[in-house]
Amino acid sequence: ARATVYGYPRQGQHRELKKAIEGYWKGRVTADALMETARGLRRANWRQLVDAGVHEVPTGDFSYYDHVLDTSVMVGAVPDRHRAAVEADALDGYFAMARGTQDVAPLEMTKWFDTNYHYLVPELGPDTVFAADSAKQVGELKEALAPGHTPRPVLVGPVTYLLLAKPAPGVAADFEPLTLLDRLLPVYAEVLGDLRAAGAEWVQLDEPALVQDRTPAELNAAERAYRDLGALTDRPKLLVASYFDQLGEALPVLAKAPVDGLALDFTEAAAGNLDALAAAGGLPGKRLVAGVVNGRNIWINDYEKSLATLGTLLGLADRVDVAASCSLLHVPLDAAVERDIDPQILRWLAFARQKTAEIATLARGLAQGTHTIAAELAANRADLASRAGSAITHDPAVRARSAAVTDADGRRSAPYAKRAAAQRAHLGLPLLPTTTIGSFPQTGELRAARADLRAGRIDTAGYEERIRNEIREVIAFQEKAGIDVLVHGEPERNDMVQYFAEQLTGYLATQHGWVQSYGTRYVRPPVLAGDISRPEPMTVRWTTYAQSCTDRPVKGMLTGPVTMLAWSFVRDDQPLGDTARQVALALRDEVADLEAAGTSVIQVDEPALRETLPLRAAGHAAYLAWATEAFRLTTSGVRDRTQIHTHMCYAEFGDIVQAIDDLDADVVSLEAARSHMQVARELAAHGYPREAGPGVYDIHSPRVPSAEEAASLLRKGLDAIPAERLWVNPDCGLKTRAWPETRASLENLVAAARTVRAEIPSA
Ligand code: THG
Ligand code: ZN
Repeated sequence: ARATVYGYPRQGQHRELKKAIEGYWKGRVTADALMETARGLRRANWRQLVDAGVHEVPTGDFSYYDHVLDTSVMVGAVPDRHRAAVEADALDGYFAMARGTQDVAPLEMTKWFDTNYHYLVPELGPDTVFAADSAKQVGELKEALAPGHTPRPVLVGPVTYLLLAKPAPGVAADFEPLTLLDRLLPVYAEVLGDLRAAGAEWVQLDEPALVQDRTPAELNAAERAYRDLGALTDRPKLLVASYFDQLGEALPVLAKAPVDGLALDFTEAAAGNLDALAAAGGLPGKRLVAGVVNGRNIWINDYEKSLATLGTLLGLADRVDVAASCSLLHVPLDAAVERDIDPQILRWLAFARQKTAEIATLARGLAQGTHTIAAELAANRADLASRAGSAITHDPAVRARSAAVTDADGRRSAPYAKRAAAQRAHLGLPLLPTTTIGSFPQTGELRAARADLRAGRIDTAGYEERIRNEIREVIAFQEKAGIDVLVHGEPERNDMVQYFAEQLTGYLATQHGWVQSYGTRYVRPPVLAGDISRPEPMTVRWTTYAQSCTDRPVKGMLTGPVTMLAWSFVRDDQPLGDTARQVALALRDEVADLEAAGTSVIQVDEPALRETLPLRAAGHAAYLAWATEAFRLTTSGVRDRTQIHTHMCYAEFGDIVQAIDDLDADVVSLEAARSHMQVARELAAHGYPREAGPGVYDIHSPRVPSAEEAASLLRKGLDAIPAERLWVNPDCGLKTRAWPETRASLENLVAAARTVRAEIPSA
């Protein structure tokens, strides 16, 4: 058995790649210097992998921005509007597709399956002409061959590539990119031929789209694709990889295909693969790469369990190799550099570097017998026991409280109609009330204040004084602009999830645990490591300070339990719903404290509710049940007159409208400006019974919407939602915007609300 991985974090220990690319965009780094940085990072990654005992290293997984965009370049699927830029300069054209330019819009970005990574969506149409460009793949292969490594180029497979694509602008919305398969396969054949000629023995084709629910036509396309590619005469050996879930109906299809190996996920999330593989008769004559080390969480592996799985698999294939379940792109690089994590807890954590060592150890145990890894096995057993028996993972008070939760705890004491009347009387808001989503521009001064605090140039008192000044100004602006429900602007928060994680017991923040979110943007997901409790209020003093500056209502702002889980690494030793409930109870206390301090409006954001929906429909109901329960548990302890808001972004709400309804929030604000109020129509079609604020100001661009434009969106909103239940707000928070456009846009938004109010007969 040999050890391998499908991909490795690209950024470097100090995010050198981010700095080089952003420097290139600003004209401070030359193209040559950027490429040299990239080569150095690839070289260092391969060295690290090989030194850790990995036999076969991935190539082509590196990217300046995104590997799906790289695939579009590889197959020549460059949209017409980017063609001139690509022809003028390949690198600048590539970044134009990723980020757009003054003149042309970028490709759309969306989430890579159920991870927090975002890819650029290929735009295809009936007129798309593919053409092979294997330069990047061949170049990286040669780079890895030169120092004597055994590289395995990794490509997004043709079926997944087409299934991730969407109709190009101007192409009929019902165009199915999969109909282009016959045109695409010859291009893949050419790339495979080039890689073979350059010295690749194996090539990996990633087909994670086949772990989702697939129609017979789609399965048939997969069968055809691998029959054709397998039938090529001059080709490398083909390894078809799947991950993030079990293959299901696609497993027998791929098992029978004339390819040379399959890579399957054997973690908990894909437990069905083991039985399905046996039922399909195994993979006689083929190579099986077993993803037994979880590639998307940060917990150490359970060696005994993995060895048992591997032992079973030995009987089912010609050859069994060991890998992570998916690319290690989704975990941070190295746990060993963390200084602020308790050394005992650090032993429970494995980032990419540690996972690589685990894979190598398992491969050695499998190949040479477990006696050769006796010391590692003993240490692994001790670390697992320390985690299982720790007071951190088992806080009796948290467990007792969680066990005592009743259905009534997750229900408001009165139905919406009664609450709405109490809220109307208490808040005295006009029709079409105006508000914002929570954050205001994070200015250079605020970032400087945080840097000054970290560097010791100012003390906590000095820092908090600057935060209070900012809050005062944000409140004054909103009063002057005529907004009805104010926010404090969140100047004290860095990342919304990290901010709460830092204050909750059982939740760990990392110092260097960066994971790519998209392009050059990274997040540091905190770790839900133990039982969660809240030692003291987290937001109350900022909200009450803001309230002391104004007579208008100030909204309290919290991040909801589902989003906290979605944007963190979750514990794997209990069901997600149990962890969500613990987080919800901690947040419920914060809600109670805000209310007791006089806050009448409290918003609990759940932007990630839609994105964590399981990949297969069979998992949806159970997920939505615990997710909505956790939200209601957070928000249901308040009096009738306290108004609960929630906020969601990232379109495609259509398939979770029922879940949005089940949250029982009094008001929901949603992203809608770019979709021209489609969301309002979806809510209306569902019969959504409570208040809603479909966004009328697209905050993703610096463009200032005119008052007339916002008013016309509002009128569209009124076609779907009655005036008594319609709110006026932007699409999302304003932290990425600058002050000038924020000021102008919000003034126009208030003007639009006033205009449309005057058009309502009863008003
Ligand atoms: N927080 C967390 N996860 C998220 C989002 C978030 N996942 C989905 C979505 N929002 C991702 N969007 C972004 C947007 C901007 C940045 C990262 C993810 C970003 N990051 C800074 C960078 O890379 O320079 C670093 C931020 C920091 O210092 O923490 O700009 O909002 N958890
Ligand atoms: Zn948002």
